[in-house]
Amino acid sequence: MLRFYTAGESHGQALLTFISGLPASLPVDPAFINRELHRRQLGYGRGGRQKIEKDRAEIFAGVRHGKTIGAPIALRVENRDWANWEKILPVEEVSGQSSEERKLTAPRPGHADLAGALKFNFHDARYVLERASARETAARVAAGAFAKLLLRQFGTEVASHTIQVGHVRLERSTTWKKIHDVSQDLESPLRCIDPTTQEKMKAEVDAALKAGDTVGGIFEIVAHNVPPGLGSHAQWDEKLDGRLAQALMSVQAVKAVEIGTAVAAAGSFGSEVQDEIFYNKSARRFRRHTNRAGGLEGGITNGEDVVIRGYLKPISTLRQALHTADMVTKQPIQAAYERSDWCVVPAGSVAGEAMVALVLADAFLQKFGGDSLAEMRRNFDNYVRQIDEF
Ligand code: EPS
Repeated sequence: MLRFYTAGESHGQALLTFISGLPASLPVDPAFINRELHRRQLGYGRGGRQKIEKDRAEIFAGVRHGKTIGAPIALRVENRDWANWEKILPVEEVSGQSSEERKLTAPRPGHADLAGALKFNFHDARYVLERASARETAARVAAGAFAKLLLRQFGTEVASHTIQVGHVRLERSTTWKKIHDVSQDLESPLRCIDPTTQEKMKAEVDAALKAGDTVGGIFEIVAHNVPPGLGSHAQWDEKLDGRLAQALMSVQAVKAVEIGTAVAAAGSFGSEVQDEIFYNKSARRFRRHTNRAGGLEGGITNGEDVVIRGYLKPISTLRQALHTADMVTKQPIQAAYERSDWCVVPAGSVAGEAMVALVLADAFLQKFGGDSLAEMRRNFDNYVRQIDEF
C-alpha cells in the first residue's frame, strides 16, 4: 500500500525520496520532518561529516497548501559535501587525474566494498560504497517522518532509546514516557534513559576513538498506542513481526533484530515467557501485566506497545585498519580508511524508528486504507467501535 524508494550517493548531489500510497489531506509539517533529519545527525561518536551537513527536506511533489494531495511525494535532501566531490564524482565522463582520485581498491572487511565490486565487476569499490553508506538513511528518515505524521493522526507514536553500547548495557526496565522523552532530547549524547549507564557508554565510545576502533550496540524502538489487529497470521509475508524484522535488518550495520524479549525467552520456560491475559472492565480492553511478546502474537498486533530491538555491529571503517587484499594487485594491504564515525547507535535508532513507522503506516493503510484521511478515519473509528463492543 505504502511504497517508498530512495536514490542518491553519499557524496553525490543529493539524496532523493519518493513515497506513494499516502491518503490525500494528510497535514504535512516540514518542521517536524526536518527535526527528524536533525535527530539522525546527532549522537556521541559521529565523525566529521555531520559538521558539514545540515539535512533538510525540500519537497517537490505531492504536497500542496500544507497537505498531501494523493499524488506521489518527491523530496530531496542536499549533500553539502558535494561541493568537495563535484570534480571527483561528476555525472559526465571525464578522463585524467580527478577520475582516478579517491579510487578504493583495498576493500574494508565488513563493508559492501568487496562483495559489491565482485558483483558489479568494478575494480574500485567507490561506486559501491557511495550507495552502501549509511548516509542513505537520511532519505529513509524523511520517508519515515511522513509515516509518523500519518500514525499520529490515529494516536500512534514511535520512539527509541539506546540499551547497549559496546559492553555497557542498561540493566533496568523503563516506561514509555521516559523512552519518548529521551528520544526527543536533542542534548542527550546517546539517548540512554539512565545517566549513570550513559556515562559508562560514553567511556566505551571514547575508548573506541582512542584505539582507532569502532563500537556497536543495541537500540530499542517502541510504538505506543497501536491498535490490535494490524498484520495477519494467515500468510508468511503478512506477519507483521516478519515485516518489521526485514525492515529493521535493512538498516546499515543492523545484523540482528529482536522482538520483545525474544533472546532471553529462548533460554526460558514457557511459563516464564508468555504474557498472561486479563480483562479491564472499565477500559473494555484485554490487558497484560507484562509485554515480553513485544506487542505481537501470531504476527498480529495485540494492543500492547510494539517493542523491537536492532543489534548494530560496530561499523567497518576502522582507523586501526584491518588486513585485506588489494582488488587490483591482489597483494596483502591494509583496508582503506576514510573519515568515519566510531559509534552510530543513536543515528541507527532514528533510522530504525523510520523503518518501523513505515511498516506500521503500511499496515494501517492495509487495514483502514482510504483515498482521503477522512475516509481512513471513518474506517478506523468503525473498527475501534468493533473493539469496544467485542
Ligand atoms: C553518514 C555519512 C557518511 C559516514 C557514515 C554515515 O559520511 P562520510 O563517508 O562522508 O564520512 O559518516 O557512513 C557510514 C557509516 C558508512 O559506513 O559508509 C551519515 O550521514 O549518516
